[in-house]
Amino acid sequence: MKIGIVCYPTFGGSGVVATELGKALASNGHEIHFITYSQPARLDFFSENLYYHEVAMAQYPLFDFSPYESALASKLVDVVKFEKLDLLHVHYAIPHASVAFLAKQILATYGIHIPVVTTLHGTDITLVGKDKSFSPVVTFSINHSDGVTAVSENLREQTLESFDIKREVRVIPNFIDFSRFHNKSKEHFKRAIAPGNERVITHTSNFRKVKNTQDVVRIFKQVNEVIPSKLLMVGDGPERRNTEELARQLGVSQDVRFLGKQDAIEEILSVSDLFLMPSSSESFGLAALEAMACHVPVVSTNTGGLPELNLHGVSGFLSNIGDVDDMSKHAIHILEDCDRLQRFKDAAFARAQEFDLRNILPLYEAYYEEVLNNTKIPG
Ligand code: GMT
Repeated sequence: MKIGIVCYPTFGGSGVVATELGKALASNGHEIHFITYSQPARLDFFSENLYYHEVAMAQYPLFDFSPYESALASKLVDVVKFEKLDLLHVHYAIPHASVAFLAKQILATYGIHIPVVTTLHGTDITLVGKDKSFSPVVTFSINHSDGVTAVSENLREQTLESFDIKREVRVIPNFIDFSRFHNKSKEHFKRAIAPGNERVITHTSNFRKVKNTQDVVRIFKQVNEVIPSKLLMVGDGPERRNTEELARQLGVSQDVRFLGKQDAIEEILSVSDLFLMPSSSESFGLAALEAMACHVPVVSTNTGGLPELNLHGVSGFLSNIGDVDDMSKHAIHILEDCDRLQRFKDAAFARAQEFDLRNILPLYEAYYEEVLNNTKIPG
Protein backbone atom coordinates (compact mmCIF):
# COMPACT_ATOMS: atom_id res chain seq x y z
CA MET A 1 0.00 0.00 0.00
CA LYS A 2 1.17 3.56 -0.67
CA ILE A 3 0.36 5.73 2.33
CA GLY A 4 0.83 9.45 2.93
CA ILE A 5 1.41 10.36 6.59
CA VAL A 6 0.80 13.90 7.82
CA CYS A 7 1.92 14.84 11.33
CA TYR A 8 3.69 17.43 13.44
CA PRO A 9 7.36 16.66 12.96
CA THR A 10 8.32 17.74 16.47
CA PHE A 11 9.20 15.79 19.61
CA GLY A 12 5.47 15.75 20.67
CA GLY A 13 3.74 12.44 21.19
CA SER A 14 1.59 12.49 18.05
CA GLY A 15 4.63 13.11 15.82
CA VAL A 16 6.52 10.27 17.51
CA VAL A 17 3.62 7.84 17.06
CA ALA A 18 3.13 8.86 13.41
CA THR A 19 6.83 8.51 12.62
CA GLU A 20 7.28 5.18 14.39
CA LEU A 21 4.15 3.87 12.67
CA GLY A 22 5.42 5.00 9.27
CA LYS A 23 8.81 3.38 9.87
CA ALA A 24 7.18 0.10 10.91
CA LEU A 25 4.81 0.13 7.91
CA ALA A 26 7.79 0.75 5.63
CA SER A 27 9.62 -2.24 7.15
CA ASN A 28 6.50 -4.30 6.42
CA GLY A 29 6.76 -3.45 2.72
CA HIS A 30 4.43 -0.45 2.46
CA GLU A 31 5.58 2.70 0.66
CA ILE A 32 5.38 5.56 3.15
CA HIS A 33 5.42 9.25 2.29
CA PHE A 34 5.78 11.71 5.18
CA ILE A 35 4.37 15.13 4.32
CA THR A 36 5.39 17.66 6.98
CA TYR A 37 6.95 21.10 7.36
CA SER A 38 10.28 19.69 8.52
CA GLN A 39 11.90 16.29 8.83
CA PRO A 40 10.16 14.29 11.60
CA ALA A 41 12.44 14.05 14.64
CA ARG A 42 12.42 10.25 14.72
CA LEU A 43 12.85 9.80 10.95
CA ASP A 44 16.48 9.10 11.60
CA PHE A 45 17.40 6.41 9.12
CA PHE A 46 17.15 5.70 5.43
CA SER A 47 14.91 3.01 3.99
CA GLU A 48 13.99 2.33 0.40
CA ASN A 49 10.28 2.53 1.33
CA LEU A 50 10.43 5.86 3.15
CA TYR A 51 9.95 9.23 1.48
CA TYR A 52 9.84 12.71 2.96
CA HIS A 53 8.13 15.68 1.30
CA GLU A 54 8.69 19.06 2.90
CA VAL A 55 5.84 21.56 2.87
CA ALA A 56 7.49 24.79 1.78
CA MET A 57 5.65 28.05 2.19
CA ALA A 58 5.96 31.16 0.07
CA GLN A 59 6.44 34.26 2.23
CA TYR A 60 4.58 37.47 1.46
CA PRO A 61 4.46 40.71 3.49
CA LEU A 62 0.64 40.57 3.58
CA PHE A 63 0.72 37.38 5.66
CA ASP A 64 0.84 38.07 9.38
CA PHE A 65 0.24 34.34 9.72
CA SER A 66 1.60 32.09 6.99
CA PRO A 67 -1.26 30.14 5.38
CA TYR A 68 0.19 26.73 6.25
CA GLU A 69 -3.12 24.95 5.63
CA SER A 70 -3.17 26.06 1.98
CA ALA A 71 0.46 25.08 1.47
CA LEU A 72 -0.12 21.66 3.05
CA ALA A 73 -3.30 21.02 1.03
CA SER A 74 -1.48 21.93 -2.19
CA LYS A 75 1.40 19.63 -1.25
CA LEU A 76 -1.00 16.78 -0.50
CA VAL A 77 -2.67 17.21 -3.89
CA ASP A 78 0.72 17.15 -5.59
CA VAL A 79 2.10 14.13 -3.70
CA VAL A 80 -1.11 12.06 -3.97
CA LYS A 81 -1.30 12.72 -7.72
CA PHE A 82 2.35 12.21 -8.52
CA GLU A 83 3.10 9.29 -6.17
CA LYS A 84 -0.31 7.66 -6.76
CA LEU A 85 -0.99 7.18 -3.05
CA ASP A 86 -3.75 4.82 -1.89
CA LEU A 87 -4.56 6.46 1.43
CA LEU A 88 -3.78 9.48 3.61
CA HIS A 89 -3.30 9.01 7.35
CA VAL A 90 -3.31 12.29 9.25
CA HIS A 91 -2.25 12.56 12.89
CA TYR A 92 -3.70 15.23 15.19
CA ALA A 93 -6.98 16.64 13.92
CA ILE A 94 -6.01 20.32 13.91
CA PRO A 95 -5.46 21.33 11.14
CA HIS A 96 -4.52 18.06 9.43
CA ALA A 97 -8.00 16.51 9.18
CA SER A 98 -9.63 19.56 7.61
CA VAL A 99 -6.66 20.08 5.29
CA ALA A 100 -6.89 16.46 4.16
CA PHE A 101 -10.61 16.97 3.48
CA LEU A 102 -9.81 19.98 1.31
CA ALA A 103 -7.09 18.09 -0.58
CA LYS A 104 -9.49 15.20 -1.10
CA GLN A 105 -12.10 17.53 -2.63
CA ILE A 106 -9.51 19.07 -4.95
CA LEU A 107 -8.25 15.63 -6.00
CA ALA A 108 -11.82 14.54 -6.77
CA THR A 109 -11.95 17.23 -9.46
CA TYR A 110 -9.12 15.30 -11.17
CA GLY A 111 -11.04 12.04 -10.80
CA ILE A 112 -8.74 10.86 -7.97
CA HIS A 113 -10.45 9.40 -4.91
CA ILE A 114 -8.32 8.99 -1.82
CA PRO A 115 -9.61 7.93 1.59
CA VAL A 116 -8.48 9.82 4.69
CA VAL A 117 -7.86 8.24 8.10
CA THR A 118 -7.59 10.67 11.02
CA THR A 119 -5.95 9.69 14.31
CA LEU A 120 -7.00 11.73 17.33
CA HIS A 121 -4.17 12.08 19.83
CA GLY A 122 -5.37 14.08 22.78
CA THR A 123 -5.12 17.83 22.99
CA ASP A 124 -6.65 18.08 19.49
CA ILE A 125 -9.84 16.94 21.30
CA THR A 126 -9.42 17.74 24.98
CA LEU A 127 -7.69 21.09 25.40
CA VAL A 128 -7.53 22.77 22.00
CA GLY A 129 -10.16 21.05 19.86
CA LYS A 130 -13.03 21.76 22.26
CA ASP A 131 -12.36 25.49 22.08
CA LYS A 132 -15.06 27.34 20.14
CA SER A 133 -12.45 28.71 17.77
CA PHE A 134 -11.79 25.18 16.50
CA SER A 135 -14.72 22.90 17.40
CA PRO A 136 -16.92 23.37 14.28
CA VAL A 137 -13.97 22.48 12.04
CA VAL A 138 -12.90 19.56 14.25
CA THR A 139 -16.47 18.18 14.28
CA PHE A 140 -16.80 18.51 10.52
CA SER A 141 -13.46 16.98 9.72
CA ILE A 142 -13.98 14.00 12.05
CA ASN A 143 -17.40 13.34 10.52
CA HIS A 144 -15.97 13.63 7.00
CA SER A 145 -12.90 11.44 7.49
CA ASP A 146 -13.21 7.97 5.99
CA GLY A 147 -11.75 6.43 9.12
CA VAL A 148 -11.11 7.82 12.60
CA THR A 149 -9.03 6.29 15.36
CA ALA A 150 -8.38 7.41 18.94
CA VAL A 151 -5.36 6.36 20.99
CA SER A 152 -7.40 5.30 24.05
CA GLU A 153 -10.94 4.36 25.04
CA ASN A 154 -11.07 7.48 27.20
CA LEU A 155 -10.19 9.71 24.24
CA ARG A 156 -12.87 8.01 22.17
CA GLU A 157 -15.44 8.69 24.91
CA GLN A 158 -14.31 12.30 25.28
CA THR A 159 -14.61 12.78 21.51
CA LEU A 160 -18.16 11.45 21.49
CA GLU A 161 -19.09 13.58 24.54
CA SER A 162 -17.54 16.82 23.30
CA PHE A 163 -18.51 16.84 19.62
CA ASP A 164 -21.56 15.92 17.57
CA ILE A 165 -19.99 12.81 16.02
CA LYS A 166 -22.00 10.74 13.58
CA ARG A 167 -19.51 8.01 12.82
CA GLU A 168 -17.54 5.22 14.45
CA VAL A 169 -14.32 6.10 16.25
CA ARG A 170 -12.03 3.06 16.47
CA VAL A 171 -9.62 2.70 19.39
CA ILE A 172 -6.11 1.70 18.35
CA PRO A 173 -3.78 2.27 21.29
CA ASN A 174 -0.28 3.64 21.03
CA PHE A 175 2.55 1.15 20.85
CA ILE A 176 6.19 0.61 21.61
CA ASP A 177 8.98 -0.67 19.40
CA PHE A 178 11.00 -3.00 21.63
CA SER A 179 13.84 -3.11 19.15
CA ARG A 180 14.55 0.45 20.28
CA PHE A 181 13.13 0.53 23.80
CA HIS A 182 14.75 -2.06 25.99
CA ASN A 183 16.81 -1.94 29.12
CA LYS A 184 20.34 -1.18 28.01
CA SER A 185 23.23 -1.80 30.31
CA LYS A 186 24.44 1.71 31.12
CA GLU A 187 26.18 1.16 34.44
CA HIS A 188 28.83 3.83 33.79
CA PHE A 189 26.10 6.38 33.05
CA LYS A 190 24.21 5.38 36.21
CA ARG A 191 27.38 5.81 38.29
CA ALA A 192 27.88 9.29 36.83
CA ILE A 193 24.29 10.34 37.52
CA ALA A 194 23.99 8.71 40.92
CA PRO A 195 27.53 8.26 42.31
CA GLY A 196 26.21 7.42 45.77
CA ASN A 197 23.90 4.74 44.34
CA GLU A 198 20.91 7.01 44.80
CA ARG A 199 17.58 6.09 43.20
CA VAL A 200 17.06 7.75 39.82
CA ILE A 201 13.67 9.33 39.13
CA THR A 202 12.85 10.58 35.63
CA HIS A 203 10.31 12.82 33.96
CA THR A 204 10.13 13.53 30.25
CA SER A 205 7.71 15.93 28.58
CA ASN A 206 7.34 19.07 26.52
CA PHE A 207 7.08 21.12 29.75
CA ARG A 208 3.65 22.48 28.90
CA LYS A 209 1.31 23.55 31.72
CA VAL A 210 -0.73 20.36 31.31
CA LYS A 211 2.31 18.28 32.36
CA ASN A 212 2.44 19.84 35.88
CA THR A 213 6.24 19.76 35.88
CA GLN A 214 6.31 21.70 39.15
CA ASP A 215 4.49 18.80 40.81
CA VAL A 216 7.35 16.56 39.64
CA VAL A 217 9.76 18.68 41.67
CA ARG A 218 7.41 18.80 44.66
CA ILE A 219 7.07 15.01 44.64
CA PHE A 220 10.82 14.63 44.27
CA LYS A 221 11.44 16.82 47.32
CA GLN A 222 9.26 14.60 49.51
CA VAL A 223 10.85 11.41 48.17
CA ASN A 224 14.39 12.73 48.50
CA GLU A 225 13.81 13.53 52.18
CA VAL A 226 13.27 9.82 52.83
CA ILE A 227 15.23 8.07 50.06
CA PRO A 228 18.44 9.59 48.62
CA SER A 229 17.53 10.19 44.96
CA LYS A 230 18.38 12.09 41.80
CA LEU A 231 15.81 13.60 39.44
CA LEU A 232 16.35 13.75 35.67
CA MET A 233 14.09 16.25 33.87
CA VAL A 234 14.14 15.57 30.13
CA GLY A 235 12.62 17.88 27.52
CA ASP A 236 11.99 21.56 27.18
CA GLY A 237 9.10 23.95 26.93
CA PRO A 238 7.31 26.92 28.43
CA GLU A 239 7.28 25.69 32.05
CA ARG A 240 10.96 24.77 32.27
CA ARG A 241 12.06 28.08 33.78
CA ASN A 242 9.42 28.06 36.52
CA THR A 243 10.24 24.45 37.28
CA GLU A 244 13.97 25.15 37.58
CA GLU A 245 13.14 28.12 39.80
CA LEU A 246 11.00 25.93 42.06
CA ALA A 247 13.82 23.36 42.38
CA ARG A 248 16.07 26.19 43.62
CA GLN A 249 13.42 27.52 46.02
CA LEU A 250 12.81 24.06 47.48
CA GLY A 251 16.57 23.55 47.92
CA VAL A 252 16.78 20.40 45.78
CA SER A 253 18.50 21.78 42.69
CA GLN A 254 21.77 19.98 43.50
CA ASP A 255 19.92 16.69 43.01
CA VAL A 256 17.95 17.70 39.92
CA ARG A 257 19.36 17.76 36.38
CA PHE A 258 17.52 19.45 33.55
CA LEU A 259 18.79 17.65 30.46
CA GLY A 260 16.79 19.47 27.77
CA LYS A 261 15.58 17.66 24.65
CA GLN A 262 17.24 14.30 24.22
CA ASP A 263 17.04 11.84 21.33
CA ALA A 264 18.36 8.79 23.16
CA ILE A 265 15.62 8.78 25.76
CA GLU A 266 15.86 4.98 26.09
CA GLU A 267 19.40 5.36 27.48
CA ILE A 268 18.17 7.71 30.21
CA LEU A 269 15.21 5.46 31.00
CA SER A 270 17.57 2.50 31.26
CA VAL A 271 19.21 4.02 34.35
CA SER A 272 15.91 5.09 35.92
CA ASP A 273 14.07 3.50 38.84
CA LEU A 274 10.83 5.45 38.64
CA PHE A 275 8.95 7.65 36.15
CA LEU A 276 6.71 10.52 37.24
CA MET A 277 3.77 11.74 35.14
CA PRO A 278 1.58 14.10 37.19
CA SER A 279 -0.27 15.51 34.12
CA SER A 280 -3.66 17.16 34.41
CA SER A 281 -4.68 15.71 31.04
CA GLU A 282 -3.18 12.79 29.14
CA SER A 283 -5.03 10.88 26.46
CA PHE A 284 -2.60 7.98 26.54
CA GLY A 285 0.79 8.80 28.07
CA LEU A 286 3.28 7.55 25.50
CA ALA A 287 6.22 8.74 27.61
CA ALA A 288 5.00 6.49 30.44
CA LEU A 289 4.80 3.52 28.06
CA GLU A 290 8.37 4.21 26.91
CA ALA A 291 9.47 4.16 30.56
CA MET A 292 7.62 0.90 31.25
CA ALA A 293 9.25 -0.69 28.20
CA CYS A 294 12.59 0.05 29.90
CA HIS A 295 11.41 -1.66 33.12
CA VAL A 296 10.57 1.61 34.88
CA PRO A 297 7.42 1.74 37.05
CA VAL A 298 5.20 4.82 36.77
CA VAL A 299 3.60 7.08 39.37
CA SER A 300 1.02 9.11 37.50
CA THR A 301 -2.30 10.83 37.81
CA ASN A 302 -5.49 8.94 37.03
CA THR A 303 -6.58 11.29 34.27
CA GLY A 304 -7.67 10.47 30.70
CA GLY A 305 -6.23 7.28 29.25
CA LEU A 306 -3.59 6.76 31.96
CA PRO A 307 -5.59 4.10 33.87
CA GLU A 308 -5.78 2.10 30.61
CA LEU A 309 -1.98 1.95 30.59
CA ASN A 310 -0.67 2.20 34.13
CA LEU A 311 -2.22 -0.48 36.35
CA HIS A 312 -2.67 0.74 39.93
CA GLY A 313 -0.55 -1.31 42.32
CA VAL A 314 0.94 -3.34 39.47
CA SER A 315 2.96 -1.29 36.99
CA GLY A 316 2.91 1.74 39.31
CA PHE A 317 0.25 3.84 40.97
CA LEU A 318 -2.46 6.36 40.05
CA SER A 319 -3.42 9.44 42.09
CA ASN A 320 -5.77 12.37 41.69
CA ILE A 321 -4.47 15.39 39.76
CA GLY A 322 -2.46 17.66 42.08
CA ASP A 323 -2.31 15.16 44.96
CA VAL A 324 1.43 15.55 45.47
CA ASP A 325 1.34 13.86 48.90
CA ASP A 326 -0.31 10.74 47.50
CA MET A 327 2.08 10.53 44.56
CA SER A 328 5.05 11.00 46.92
CA LYS A 329 3.73 8.26 49.21
CA HIS A 330 3.41 5.90 46.24
CA ALA A 331 6.88 6.76 44.93
CA ILE A 332 8.42 6.07 48.35
CA HIS A 333 6.49 2.80 48.63
CA ILE A 334 7.96 1.59 45.30
CA LEU A 335 11.49 2.82 45.93
CA GLU A 336 12.06 1.98 49.61
CA ASP A 337 12.34 -1.80 49.23
CA CYS A 338 14.67 -3.44 46.67
CA ASP A 339 12.54 -6.56 46.18
CA ARG A 340 9.37 -4.53 45.82
CA LEU A 341 11.07 -2.20 43.36
CA GLN A 342 12.13 -5.19 41.28
CA ARG A 343 8.56 -6.55 41.31
CA PHE A 344 7.21 -3.21 40.04
CA LYS A 345 9.94 -3.05 37.39
CA ASP A 346 9.05 -6.53 36.12
CA ALA A 347 5.33 -5.76 36.14
CA ALA A 348 5.84 -2.44 34.31
CA PHE A 349 7.77 -4.27 31.60
CA ALA A 350 5.15 -7.04 31.34
CA ARG A 351 2.40 -4.43 30.97
CA ALA A 352 4.39 -2.57 28.27
CA GLN A 353 4.68 -5.80 26.29
CA GLU A 354 0.91 -5.71 25.74
CA PHE A 355 1.50 -2.58 23.63
CA ASP A 356 4.20 -4.18 21.48
CA LEU A 357 4.32 -2.65 18.01
CA ARG A 358 4.03 -6.18 16.61
CA ASN A 359 0.53 -6.43 18.15
CA ILE A 360 -0.68 -2.95 17.19
CA LEU A 361 0.69 -2.62 13.64
CA PRO A 362 -1.69 -5.28 12.24
CA LEU A 363 -4.62 -3.33 13.72
CA TYR A 364 -3.68 -0.29 11.63
CA GLU A 365 -3.08 -2.40 8.52
CA ALA A 366 -6.47 -4.11 8.90
CA TYR A 367 -8.14 -0.75 9.47
CA TYR A 368 -6.59 0.71 6.31
CA GLU A 369 -7.90 -2.30 4.33
CA GLU A 370 -11.34 -1.86 5.85
CA VAL A 371 -11.42 1.85 4.97
CA LEU A 372 -10.18 1.18 1.43
CA ASN A 373 -12.86 -1.48 0.91
CA ASN A 374 -15.61 0.75 2.33
CA THR A 375 -14.67 3.68 0.11
CA LYS A 376 -14.06 1.75 -3.10
CA ILE A 377 -15.84 3.39 -6.03
CA PRO A 378 -17.78 0.67 -7.88
CA GLY A 379 -16.60 -0.11 -11.42
O1 GMT B 1 0.97 17.43 24.73
C1 GMT B 1 1.50 16.39 24.41
O2 GMT B 1 1.78 15.51 25.22
C2 GMT B 1 1.81 16.14 22.97
C3 GMT B 1 0.65 15.50 22.35
C4 GMT B 1 0.77 15.43 20.87
O3 GMT B 1 -0.24 15.16 20.27
O4 GMT B 1 1.80 15.69 20.28
O5 GMT B 1 0.50 14.21 22.99
C5 GMT B 1 -0.75 13.58 22.97
O6 GMT B 1 -0.56 12.48 22.10
C6 GMT B 1 0.31 11.45 22.59
C7 GMT B 1 0.47 10.39 21.50
O7 GMT B 1 -0.74 9.82 21.14
C8 GMT B 1 -0.27 10.87 23.88
O8 GMT B 1 0.57 9.85 24.38
C9 GMT B 1 -0.35 12.01 24.92
O9 GMT B 1 -0.98 11.48 26.07
C10 GMT B 1 -1.19 13.15 24.37
N1 GMT B 1 -1.06 14.30 25.28
C11 GMT B 1 -2.12 14.75 25.97
O10 GMT B 1 -3.24 14.25 25.91
C12 GMT B 1 -1.84 15.92 26.85
